[in-house]
This record gives sequence, C-alpha cells and structure tokens, in this order.
Amino acid sequence: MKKSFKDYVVYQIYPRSFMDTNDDGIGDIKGIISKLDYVKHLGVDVIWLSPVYASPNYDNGYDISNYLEINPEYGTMDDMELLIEEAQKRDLKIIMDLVINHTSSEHEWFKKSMYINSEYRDYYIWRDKPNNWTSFFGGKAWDKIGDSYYLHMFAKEQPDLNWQNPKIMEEVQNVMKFWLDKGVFGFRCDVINIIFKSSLEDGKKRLILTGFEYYHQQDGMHEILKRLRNEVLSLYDTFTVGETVFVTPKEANDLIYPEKTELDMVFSFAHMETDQINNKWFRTKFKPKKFIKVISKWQNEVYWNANYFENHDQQRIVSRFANEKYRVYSAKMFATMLIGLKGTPYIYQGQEIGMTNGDFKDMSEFRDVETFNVYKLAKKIGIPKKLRFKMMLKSSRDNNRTPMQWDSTGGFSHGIPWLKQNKNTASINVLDQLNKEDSILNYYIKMIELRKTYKALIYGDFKFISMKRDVFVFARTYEKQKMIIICNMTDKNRKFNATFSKGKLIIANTYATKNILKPYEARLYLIGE
Ligand code: TEU
Ligand code: CA
Repeated sequence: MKKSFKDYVVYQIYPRSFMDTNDDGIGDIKGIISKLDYVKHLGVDVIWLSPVYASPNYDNGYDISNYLEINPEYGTMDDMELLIEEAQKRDLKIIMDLVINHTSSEHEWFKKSMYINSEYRDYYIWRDKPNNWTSFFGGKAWDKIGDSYYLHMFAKEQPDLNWQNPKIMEEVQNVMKFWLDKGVFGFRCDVINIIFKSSLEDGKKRLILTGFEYYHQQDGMHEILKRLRNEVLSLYDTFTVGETVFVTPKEANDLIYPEKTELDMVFSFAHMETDQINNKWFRTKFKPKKFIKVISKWQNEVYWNANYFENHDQQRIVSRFANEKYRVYSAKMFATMLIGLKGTPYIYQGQEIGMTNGDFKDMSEFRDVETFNVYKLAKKIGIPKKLRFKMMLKSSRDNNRTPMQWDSTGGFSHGIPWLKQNKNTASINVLDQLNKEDSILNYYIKMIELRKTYKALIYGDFKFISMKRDVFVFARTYEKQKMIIICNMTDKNRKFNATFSKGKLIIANTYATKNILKPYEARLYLIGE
C-alpha cells in the first residue's frame, strides 16, 4: 500500500547544529549525509531540514538571500543533490523549510526594491509612514531606508514579501518547482498563516503583535495556499506541514481538510503555551492538567494533528515540562505520549536522547537574534539585569540549538562549535545510548516500531479517558484493536488504576508493578489483537 502522510514519522534536523565535517564549528550537509544511517536506524520516514539556503544568517537561515542556492557554510548544490540521493537510497524523504513570508534584506529582490522606480519595488511592503504594528521579535515592525519604511514581522533583516503582488506567487512557484524537481518531497511552510496582509491600517493596541487582525489567517492566505497546492504541489507526490501561529482548532481544520486543498497538517502552538503568561518570556509553573486539556481538545477537534513537543524554537521538553532529576523516565514518557497520540509525530534532533536545555552562563554565550532583541527590549522597559538573564535562560531558542551530542566529548565538531556544546554530553550522548538496551534512544526506536506494528496507533480514534492526579490516560481504537496509553506526568508515585490494564503490556518505561505508577512512568497496553 502506498504510504500517506498519516503513516510517517518525521525527524527534524537543524543543520547548523547537527554534524560538522570540516571543523569550522558549523554543521554541514556532508555531516547530515554521514549520519543518514543513524537517522534511518531511528525508523523515521521523513527528514524535515531547517533552511540550508543562501543566507546572511541573521536568523540562522530563516532569512533567505537566494532560494536557489545553498549556503556555502553548509556546502554546495552538489552536496545537497547527494543528500537527496543518499536519502532516497535509504527510502528517506526530505522536506525543506519554505520561508515565504519574508526574505533576507540581502536578497537581490530587496536590494533592487529599495529604488522607488524599480520593478521590484512592489515585491515588498513600502510606505511613507509606518503604522503601529509590532514585530514577533519585539519592537516596531517597520524600519526606514531613505525616505521610506518597509514592513518586517520578524528581524529588520527579514523584510516581508508583498503577497498582494502577483509576481510573488510566480516567483515562489518557481522556487517550489526547482526543489521538487530535484527530488525534495515537500515543505514545512514557515509562519504560513501570516503571509497575507489584507490592509495596513493601524491595529487595535495589544500587549504583543499589534496589527494581528490584518495579517493573521486572512482569506487571501487561503487563496494563496490553494493555488500553491493546485498549481504546483498536486503535480508531484508531496507532503506539507504549515507552521501556523495562534491558530484555533477550527482555523487549523480550515487549512487541512482534504477538500480545502491547502496543507496536509499544521503545527499549532496551544499546547506549548500552557506554561506561558501572555508570551513565552513570562513563564508560569507547568500544570499537566492544563496541557492535557489542550492536547485532548486538539485530538478531538482537529482532522489530523502534527504532534511535537520540541523544535528549534522551543526548549527541551525534559527541562521544560518535566523534572531533570527524572530525565530518563520523563523523556520516555513524552516519547510514549508523542507517538501514542493521533497524528504525525515530529521528533527534533537530540530529543531522542533526552538532551537538556543549554548550560549558558552569560549573555555572550547566546547567538539567537530574538534573544538579543528581546533582552534589549526588556532592558528598555526596566526589567533588572539578573531577571532579564533568567528570562533568557528559560526561554531562549538557543536552548534547543546546542550541538548534537554524538559522543562523550561532543562528537559534533573538531573545531569550536558556533554555539556552546552542553557539558552533559559526557553522559548524555548517542554513542552511549546506542549501546544501552534501555536507553531513551532505544525506547524511541521501539515506540516508532510499535507505531508501524499496530494500526491503532496510526489510524485509531483518540479517546480521552482520565487525567486524575495528573495521570494522562487515553485510548486509540482501530477496528478490534485498542491501545491504552498511560502517562504519569508528575514526579510522584501515583496509584495505578488496574482497570486500565485489562490487556497485554506492550511497552513501559520502567518495570511496571501492579498498584503503583512511579514518577513519570508510562505504559502502553493492547486490548484485542
Ligand atoms: O517561527 C515563527 C514563530 O512564530 C517564531 O518566531 C516564534 O514566534 C518564536 O520562535 C517564539 O520564540 C518561524 C521559525 O520557526 C523561526 O525559527 C523563525 O525565526 C521565524 O519563523 C521567522 O522566519
Ligand atoms: Ca562545517
């Protein structure tokens, strides 16, 4: 049977931090090729490759200066073609990041666009006066060149494309075809639900993202996505996942119901916001119930979820939603949940070995543009230095971007890594875990295998059963096969309700006993065949 997007497990590679082969401290494409056997060994089907396009790297490749070229730091077009070929040999598919809300300010289009009479002027959004919109990275969404202002929803080095201009549709379609023709399997579409600005009026004043109502989830966005699907994607065998900020289940469905012919699935943020107050810089204690409620709501209401607990913008799950003291158990518990839930599971590099947040000691050790922008902004509004640093430690995206921990000395590079390697690579690394039967890594591999063995884990309905005392219990049922998944989301023992265990124990992250669930214990039972 031909596989569909429902069958896949996706592994996200952040090229800069994955594997360096020429000792410049920066991960590269040859490095990825050298680890393809490892990726295959995990049992995943699809690799999502964060941007490798030409870029001045203000935002690590999410600022693209040429969509048809490879960033020399990462290698050459030949390397990229070899990567696609080597992946294909192993029956691995590659999806690329498609960043089409904005380009780099060093893109040729933008450089030409600065001239008022240029035919590229309308590729971007220029005005004589800025409106009151604010950017995702803090501060005003406009910057000035000459006498004109241009819109940028992210860093000032990331000017927004003008999707009111039909030329942009044409350009982007060409970019997509270029890569699909090379054998790329599809795209992860960056901030896709804000690409269409329906008006440039002043927005209603908000604590964050003033202007939101004029660019979030506009009708124009749906029209764009339908055209990309019908005029390009549908001509190939593809897979698409949209990154959609602030979506509701209804808005997600409007993008993914098959009859909409837009995207296959979308990443939502609601579950990742359950430990935040208003925005990610202000954190509150993680409450499992809040999280379970959001997850269950999305499971119940959304046609097909793109499930993730980590990516290059978030923090490490064991450091964030669990207790590092129970790192091994909690990492496996989250693996059980992630792969047990209905939807396509996404695993971010390092998650499969239970990597932790970075061990940054000083602002000078950070690299992320967002971290620096927000740090400055926090200073401006009078947040004291110590607290500001603490906020960065907790929420910086660099936490998830530290180099992959291949062995006890790091194994990522012989040079000085572009971002500090975690010291705990001495004890948390791939090599060690490959050799240990009961490692987090081998647990992920088993869970991925189980998802291929039991249809209920892919096609089964989701049913919420209980969250009493923060133990999340849910069932997945397909025909006569029923799986019960039990996750203790606390660092305490919990009484185990034996009625959940009528079937056969398929996997557990510790030695399962009759009456007690240990801290972060997870179990999966099969009822039926
Ligand atoms: O992220 C969009 C996005 O919503 C994030 O910027 C989010 O607001 C932020 O990370 C919260 O910390 C995508 C990419 O995943 C991100 O890496 C890029 O920086 C951003 O778009 C701009 O392209
Ligand atoms: Ca390198």
